[in-house]
Amino acid sequence: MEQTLAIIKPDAIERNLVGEILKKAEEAGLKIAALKMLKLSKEEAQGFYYVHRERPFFDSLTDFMSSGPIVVAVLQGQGAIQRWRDLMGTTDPAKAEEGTIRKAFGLNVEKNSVHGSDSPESAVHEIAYFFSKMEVANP
Ligand code: 3AN
Repeated sequence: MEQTLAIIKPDAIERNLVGEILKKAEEAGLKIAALKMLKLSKEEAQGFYYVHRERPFFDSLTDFMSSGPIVVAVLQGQGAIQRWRDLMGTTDPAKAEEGTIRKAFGLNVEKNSVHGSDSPESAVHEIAYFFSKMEVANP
């Protein structure tokens, strides 16, 4: 069964949207295989977004991602990576499709409420960034 890493970002935590976002994942048939809240340091956010280190928004993005608590989750199901990305919607909430999480809750291209792994390789890497093997169930 495929697994993906989901993050509920600080802008969504601040607006009490954790329950609503997890509900959308569960209603879409995805299983929660792991779940926790934590607060990243600037260095930990830079480590997570290392692939974006040359992008102009890297500093602002890692400031934002370390500005408050986040919820990290492993979502599991057939095709979980693509299904979670479809549910999130496109990066820019202004362009996101109707019915997506970013359309409903995203504020702008940075404060876009959620993250999801974009490939099987990044899912494995991102899950291991946040969770030990023991913390990930197989629901
Ligand atoms: P996605 O999260 O939709 O896969 P990526 O991987 O292109 O998008 O970008 C990673 C994160 O970087 C996004 N979730 C968003 O928060 C931030 N980001 C992307 N593009 C921009 C931008 N032009 N300005 C500010 N932040 C951005």
